[in-house]
Amino acid sequence: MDGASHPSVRSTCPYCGVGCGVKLRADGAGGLSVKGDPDHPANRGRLCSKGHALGQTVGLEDRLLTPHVHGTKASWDEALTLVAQRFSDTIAKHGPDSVAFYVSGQLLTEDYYVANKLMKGFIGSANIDTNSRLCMASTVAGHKRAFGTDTVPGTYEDLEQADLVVLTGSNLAWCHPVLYQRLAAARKERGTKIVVIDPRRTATCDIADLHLKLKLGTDVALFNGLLAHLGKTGALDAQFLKTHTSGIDEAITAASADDPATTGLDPADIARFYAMFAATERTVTVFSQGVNQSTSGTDKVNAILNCHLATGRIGKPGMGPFSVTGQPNAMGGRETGGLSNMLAVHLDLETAEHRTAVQTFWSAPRIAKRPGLKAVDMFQAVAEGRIKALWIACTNPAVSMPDADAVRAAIKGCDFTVVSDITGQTDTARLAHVLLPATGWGEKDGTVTNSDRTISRQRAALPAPGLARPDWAIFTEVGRRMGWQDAFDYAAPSEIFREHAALSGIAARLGRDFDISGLADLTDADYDALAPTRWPVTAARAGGRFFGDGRFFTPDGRARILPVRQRAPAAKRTARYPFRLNTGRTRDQWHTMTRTGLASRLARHLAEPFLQLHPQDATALNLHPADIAQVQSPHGTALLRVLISDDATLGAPFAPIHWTGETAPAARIDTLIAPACDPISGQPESKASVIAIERFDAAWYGFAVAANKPNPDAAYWARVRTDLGWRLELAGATPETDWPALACRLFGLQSDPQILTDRASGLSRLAFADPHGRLTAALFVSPEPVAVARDYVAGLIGQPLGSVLAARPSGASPDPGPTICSCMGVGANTLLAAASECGTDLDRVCAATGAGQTCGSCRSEITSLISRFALRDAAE
Ligand SMILES: Nc1nc2c(c(=O)[nH]1)N[C@H]1C(S)=C(S)[C@@H](COP(=O)(O)OP(=O)(O)OC[C@H]3O[C@@H](n4cnc5c(=O)[nH]c(N)nc54)[C@H](O)[C@@H]3O)O[C@H]1N2
Ligand SMILES: Nc1nc2c(c(=O)[nH]1)N[C@H]1C(S)=C(S)[C@@H](COP(=O)(O)OP(=O)(O)OC[C@H]3O[C@@H](n4cnc5c(=O)[nH]c(N)nc54)[C@H](O)[C@@H]3O)O[C@H]1N2
Ligand code: SF4
Ligand SMILES: [Mo]
Repeated sequence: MDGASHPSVRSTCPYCGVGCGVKLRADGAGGLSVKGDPDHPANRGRLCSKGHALGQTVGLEDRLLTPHVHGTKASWDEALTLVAQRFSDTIAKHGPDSVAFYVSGQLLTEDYYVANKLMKGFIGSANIDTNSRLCMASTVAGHKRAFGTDTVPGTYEDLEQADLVVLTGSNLAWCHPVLYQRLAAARKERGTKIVVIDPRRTATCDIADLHLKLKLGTDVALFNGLLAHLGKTGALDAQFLKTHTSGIDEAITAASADDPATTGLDPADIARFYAMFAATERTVTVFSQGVNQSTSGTDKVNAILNCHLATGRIGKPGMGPFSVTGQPNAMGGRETGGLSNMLAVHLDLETAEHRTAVQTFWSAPRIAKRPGLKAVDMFQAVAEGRIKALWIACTNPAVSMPDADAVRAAIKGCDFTVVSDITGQTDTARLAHVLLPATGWGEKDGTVTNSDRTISRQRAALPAPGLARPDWAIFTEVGRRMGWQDAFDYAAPSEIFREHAALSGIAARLGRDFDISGLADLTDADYDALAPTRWPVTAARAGGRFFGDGRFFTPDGRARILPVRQRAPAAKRTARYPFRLNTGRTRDQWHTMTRTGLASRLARHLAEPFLQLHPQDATALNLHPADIAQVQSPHGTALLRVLISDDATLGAPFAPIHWTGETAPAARIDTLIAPACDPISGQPESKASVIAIERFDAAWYGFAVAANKPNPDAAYWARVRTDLGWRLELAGATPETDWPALACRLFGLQSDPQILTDRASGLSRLAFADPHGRLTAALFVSPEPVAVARDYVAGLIGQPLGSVLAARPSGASPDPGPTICSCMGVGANTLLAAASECGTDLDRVCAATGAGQTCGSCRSEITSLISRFALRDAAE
């Protein structure tokens, strides 16, 4: 088919909460080209490395294409009837609170709306919670305490109009790359001052005027110190405080009782930050998981909101607190009431008037009267057999929940588990009794809301593969089969959206912020054509900011400034567990890698799980680069590659969250995390568990490449895709004598490999060839960490066997080194070579190599690479 029969479709990137617009064009053979949408207000055509690689993730190789019941293919009718029956029977026998849904901020608003309606209005329990509990719950609770509603006051433009942007607990450069680029561009133009507050040095620090490397978990002390400072120096907005807020005196008294020295920061740096904040009217404070994921997450949020409310810096151009959301529809989930302590459309479960309004609107037989179980408690209830039927949709809790081994065991032991996913190959899906194939991004239609309240359409550009169905349709079918035909009689997402929009009008009349009643009468054609729209959308109002007028959604209309106090993380360091484990994201992977893991170019950035350790910690532990560390917590164990860096925090190493039973089973990071939660938000403390670290005494180390997926059996392994197949890191706990046998098992091959052993280093190379003498698989093993040029070797699949046995780059094709620019596949060595030829100017190096010009996510890494090169050069 030609391009003309596949018109460009406007949609939204399915990853982070920036919510970039994309233009998609199907090639008619299952492929998809993806470009940034120049007309989308979030990104104006830009995309980051993950957005750029979307086209590489739509293949059907790992897709779940049919329903499965007890591991066997089944028809939809069979699967849905069973789900409806088991849920109905369980409810009849044990009551509505014996069942639960665990859903996701990656569902579309329409999916979310029907799941929530089914549970809260028809089943009559509030046992629906979402992975947003692990993500945004503390912000939701903090917003509600201060504003009366869960309202994000500002817009992305505020970051561009500010004179000071404070980023706390946010690695914006890697996690919200396009917003970071907008900020970096604004800084270039207007000289925005930037302060980063993070216990480790991140890529975001590249544009920081000040990096406050505070002790993990001490944000409240820092912001309380700021509030006290603002009070002492007369920087408060007395008029705003008097007319629009309450609680300032109590808050300042509490704040003054905390000591900013708790942060461990240099007092001069603290003073500089406080002076900058006090002096700058146009200040935005961006916060994310370093704030939310804490047992004092809600207090951290309010400590930040306090400083903005006390200075009246909220809801006006270039100022305000700004929670950047993680998932593409974290906001939509909050709007539809996907959390177990919310109703729908920002109405409160605890308020009888709100419950009645929703029940009446839905014509629901019942309505949940009290909050349901929050994620951690929900899986605890599953473990204890109190939840007997569980439906997990669009999330992978066996990996991402704290105490992940216990969660995995709980799911496994549940009487009846349903999983809806796009793939059956996840740690969670493998435990399901019923597996339901969902349509994925690129195939589904609906809406998402990004961090700045902009509602965008996701539109299908590809047909649904196999028997896959949209999530809203699956929930709807089960609702009907449970006996509620009329309430779940939707034929299209537009019908659900209109209902949601109409309900929001009722919420607005009850004094809530979320109001999109202006969209309640969209025709199907209007819905199809809906351009990105920031809420609220009413007859009277469209978009804009909240709270600039000083009117809040509390009963007295005043914002609450709250007294909060610094508290240490829940787990205490002991002689047995002397370190804290910080966790988070890397630039090119998304969560449990079910989609980004399909794009070989994204695997080049950081192809292995790692423990980023401070050099002093490494020395004390006698750990060297590329060693493997054995990490233990009171909850579990993990093996991680040692990466030594000054960027790390002394005493608090960092590890990525992305690795799973499918990709690196010894490195599932949440097995280490304590299930300790914030008492108000119920959000787990995912970044501050205590751990012990020691050297893993590997008997051998290995590296492998293969055309076909290898199946390792070793104490440690990590497997990613390459352009030509797969690559694998390995380490064994026990000595191995028969390498050819191990290699044959690993690759599923019967033939004899060619072997070359270097007696001096002990490195053995085992290479397998096809009948034409071309390389199909190779294994390198050594008593020491294997030193070969990884990307180079991965590129030898299909080449004559001799090249791999030599395993060093020939003159004709120099080893490009580890990939820095994933969009263009430019390696560190190529960049260094360019720097030596054309100097260390970033733009020149980028121009010479093609790096850093597509999405720009790697520009900070190129800068630090070439600056290190310049230093080395100067020293020589
Ligand atoms: N590449 C990529 N981007 C993503 C995602 C992804 O998986 N990959 N996921 C998306 C999602 S769902 C989310 S929620 C966001 C998360 O976006 P971020 O919150 O920016 O990402 P994290 O890496 O989890 O954590 C941010 C930083 O918090 C710091 N931190 C840890 N403890 C503390 C502390 O006590 N105080 C302070 N001030 N900082 C601390 C960490 O060192 C880390 O650098 O990213 C979104 N974007
Ligand atoms: N230690 C630690 N743990 C953390 C965090 C941390 O910083 N540290 N961060 C937490 C945060 S903020 C988050 S958001 C979570 C994320 O954790 P998860 O939500 O568990 O991670 P994902 O890999 O995004 O899971 C999404 C699942 O949905 C599937 N999927 C994709 N599209 C669709 C679809 O359209 N329909 C359906 N039905 N399924 C689909 C994917 O294949 C995948 O299995 O992790 C949390 N866990
Ligand atoms: S910044 Fe990147 S991951 Fe986030 S929405 Fe935009 S393209 Fe997608
Ligand atoms: Mo998240």
